[in-house]
Amino acid sequence: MTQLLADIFYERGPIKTIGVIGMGYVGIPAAALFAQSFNMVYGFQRDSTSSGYKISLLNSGKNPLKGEEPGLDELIHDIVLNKKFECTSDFSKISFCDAVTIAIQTPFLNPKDLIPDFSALEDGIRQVGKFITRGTLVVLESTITPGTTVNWALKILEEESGLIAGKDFGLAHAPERVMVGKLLQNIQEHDRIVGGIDEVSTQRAIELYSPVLTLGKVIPMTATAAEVTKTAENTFRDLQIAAANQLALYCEAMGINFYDVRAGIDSLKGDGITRAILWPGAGVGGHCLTKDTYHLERGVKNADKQLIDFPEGVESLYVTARHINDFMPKHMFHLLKKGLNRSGKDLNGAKVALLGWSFLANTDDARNTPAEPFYQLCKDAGVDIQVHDPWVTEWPGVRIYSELKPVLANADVIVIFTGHRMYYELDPQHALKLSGKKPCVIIDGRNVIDPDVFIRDGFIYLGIGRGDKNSHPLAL
Ligand code: SAJ
Repeated sequence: MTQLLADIFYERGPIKTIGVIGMGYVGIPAAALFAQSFNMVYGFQRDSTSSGYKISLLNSGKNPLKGEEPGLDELIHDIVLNKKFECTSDFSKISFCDAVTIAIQTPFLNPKDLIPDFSALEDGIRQVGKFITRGTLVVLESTITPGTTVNWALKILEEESGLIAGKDFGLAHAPERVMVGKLLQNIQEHDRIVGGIDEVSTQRAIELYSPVLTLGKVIPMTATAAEVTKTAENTFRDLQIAAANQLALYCEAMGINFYDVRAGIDSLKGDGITRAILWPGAGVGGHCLTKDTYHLERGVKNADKQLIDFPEGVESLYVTARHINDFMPKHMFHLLKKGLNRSGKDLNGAKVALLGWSFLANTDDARNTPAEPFYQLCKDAGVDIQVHDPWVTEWPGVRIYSELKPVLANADVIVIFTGHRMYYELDPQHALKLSGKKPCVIIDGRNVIDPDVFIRDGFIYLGIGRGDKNSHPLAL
């Protein structure tokens, strides 16, 4: 009678040694927290030109991640000092591990076709498959298309190992939910979705993640449900933002102030009443919300077609939300044209100061920034556009200034794209002096400035959602 996986796990005993594949902003804090709770952790990192440097840095007790991550520097120092952690490019050490987690990103090959690049993840899974032994638990942490764990990763692991999933080794999906700046806190305090290909794998994965949770609880489910949970939680956020963006466009068309309406809607309180109305803006960037909807949609499409019962000829609500959010940089361009028109200037040759390149306020993260499509629209229209950002220092093909002065000099239009804290302090008189243009146009994509103050000082103001101000008379 073949031995059951549960018996194999039982014979192997409690998890003691863990492998984490991919020393990035997900793998490093995970490995550090595992090292606190288990006997030994190996951090596996390809010795590539772009990231091989992390191996020696980590083994010297140093944190290769940029930016502030409270507690992580000290934790890495301690686990190396206590010989609880080793970073290595020798993937054969996976054979020592009772559990292996894989956190390798799946970026778009080309943002135009919205197809994720699974090649790096596949390499990682193949390496794991080569060295796992009977009784190992494998967990995918990357955000993946629903169905990937049971229909794709499982097959690769079986192919490479010659073992059978659910019989010889356990397999689960436990999506990461970390945000830069709060990596350790998020892992410890967020609830952890844990989905096995079977109940035994789920239980083994609960044994792996429970010790690192402080406030967070484990939420068990199937592997595919875990994949849908992760992609859908970001799809729903994107949908909420799109709902705010669409309402802001309506308010502009109807000549009313979106923020009055938002405050009104938000005032509806009481048992069972929810109105999670978010904020409109110049667009949605980042590597989560811009792609997870398409992971979810692909997952449904990969499922048996006859199972999907949906109204004929109606586009997915979620994809429509993506189109609305991706329209916002174009709407900012339309506001730019309207503002130049009112100041009697053409697009061609106009000088535009673009304030904010990162996709998220007060960070240097510019992945899939909505500022880029706006920038391209301006360039294509012959606009002389200069970019300022206090956090982002470089971007391929775009010069980014860290000083406001050279960007505001002679500007016909100032466009606020990111809600960086310094832009809330923008002084209208100082900005007018630097631009030297009267009137100067200001377009607020993040509800950062007070329209009345800038209008009073001679600006032509346009703002997202500000239908009550976008056709204001010029100050005398
Ligand atoms: N945005 C709006 N209006 C809003 C909120 C955001 O236009 O009301 C824009 C932002 O300007 C940005 C984009 O959307 O361009 C994304 O912002 P985000 O706050 O969602 O930040 P992300 O993309 O880093 O999302 C991450 C996700 N976390 C993980 O995947 C682990 C997401 O699940 C979180 O909900 C989000 O952080 C969060 O709430 O901070």
